[in-house]
Amino acid sequence: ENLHVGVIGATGAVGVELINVMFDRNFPVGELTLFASERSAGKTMETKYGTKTIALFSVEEAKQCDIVFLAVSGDFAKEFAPQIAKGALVIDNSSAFRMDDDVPLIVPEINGALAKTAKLIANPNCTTAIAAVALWPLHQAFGLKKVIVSTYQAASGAGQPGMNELREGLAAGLEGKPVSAEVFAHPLAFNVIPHIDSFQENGYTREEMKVTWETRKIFGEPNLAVSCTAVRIPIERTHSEAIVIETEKVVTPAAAREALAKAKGVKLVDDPANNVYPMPINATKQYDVEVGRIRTNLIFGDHGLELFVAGDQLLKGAALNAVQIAEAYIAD
Ligand code: 2RA
Repeated sequence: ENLHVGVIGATGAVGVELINVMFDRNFPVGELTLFASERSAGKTMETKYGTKTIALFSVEEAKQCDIVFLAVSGDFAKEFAPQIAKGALVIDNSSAFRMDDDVPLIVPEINGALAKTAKLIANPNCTTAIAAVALWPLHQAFGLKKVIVSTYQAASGAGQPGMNELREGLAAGLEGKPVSAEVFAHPLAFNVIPHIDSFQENGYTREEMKVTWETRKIFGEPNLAVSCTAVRIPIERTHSEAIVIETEKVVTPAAAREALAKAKGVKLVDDPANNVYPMPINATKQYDVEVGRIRTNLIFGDHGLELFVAGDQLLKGAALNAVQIAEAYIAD
């Protein structure tokens, strides 16, 4: 099967990785069309599929594709995704449709079968997808009752401009110059910022609420108790998360390790005696989400665990998950 694949937002951080991941996983791309707005149309881009000239986006052209990946803003997706989906399968990386009842929200390790049920599919928020891969095997084995997440999120969550601002800020700071902030609410270099996306009436940010809303939808557990504190830290592209769970059944760290060791998408990295645990420096550019620091939680005792996860925000948090959705869609 040789598919005509379109990527809208190909020059962005997620778009670039989408193309890399398709190539690396031998996704059956027959023809690849990269779309952008007037600003980038006509420019060329080096890709693993050769030098590509970026086409001016139009619904009519995009509809001709078999599969279209959207790695652009929610506003763009809101306007155009349903129209493109009249012709092509659309996998949208924005938050525009994630909570719509008739749009599947997919992490293929969990609910990949839904990829065959719709022409418009939502890719989850990066923080949610990374946590979900680690939590799902524990949910299946022990039943999750409560989930409390604290995140350590990389600059890449704000795209290439976010990564650029971090690098420029680090360089400026090292030279003793002032560090400016445009992408982030405050300078990120030499700082941590407990603020990602907009504040909601309940005091949580939208990023934090996405973890609650999206985890419930992906797990098919509308009442699961999930809360999150989302924090931006000055690293480039891998999100880490400290997670506390309370479980329905008795759980031990050994039993949790056993469940995680055989789970898809997870790499168990848990040997603290030898200083081995998940870290962004190792999880970056890896497909699997690292999980470790697994221990009995002091508050929930034998019905609770603490763990630490690290997953590449641009891969499992975005491009890899999107390509895996496409793989599930074309699977026999
Ligand atoms: C972030 N979750 O890390 C966002 C990106 N999708 O900013």
